[in-house]
Amino acid sequence: LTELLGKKYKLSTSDNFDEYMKKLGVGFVTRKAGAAVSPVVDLQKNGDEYVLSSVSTFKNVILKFKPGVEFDQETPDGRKVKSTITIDGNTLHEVQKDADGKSTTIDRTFSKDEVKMVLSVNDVTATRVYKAQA
Ligand code: DKA
Repeated sequence: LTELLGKKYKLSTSDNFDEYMKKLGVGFVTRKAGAAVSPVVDLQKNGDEYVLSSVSTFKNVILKFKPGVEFDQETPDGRKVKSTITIDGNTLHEVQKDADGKSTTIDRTFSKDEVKMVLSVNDVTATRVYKAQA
């Protein structure tokens, strides 16, 4: 993972994301806004803390975390959740729990060419692929 820190990846394809957002209870207008943008993500490391940034005209989200340590997060659609991210090789495995006990997992697998993101809530899975920028 070390050699991929600081690399920028831009959203290229997105599959079943609307169904995923629906299942999370995201409203129509926010779903349309969220689906319309192609965020740019990058992962950095400061000491033992990781910084995962996602930048788009819809929302900028910066997650600062230590692997395995739960933190508070506000999702792009404004839900307040508790997240824990663990790292396994080049994969960041995130579990988010909201106040109603609903849980979603987001796996992000980094490689030289892309970041593959797999998002699941209950029986709904979405896949988003981010391509490395030149
Ligand atoms: C991404 O970073 C998507 C993150 C998932 C956010 C869930 C709800 C978003 C609503 C716009 O590519």
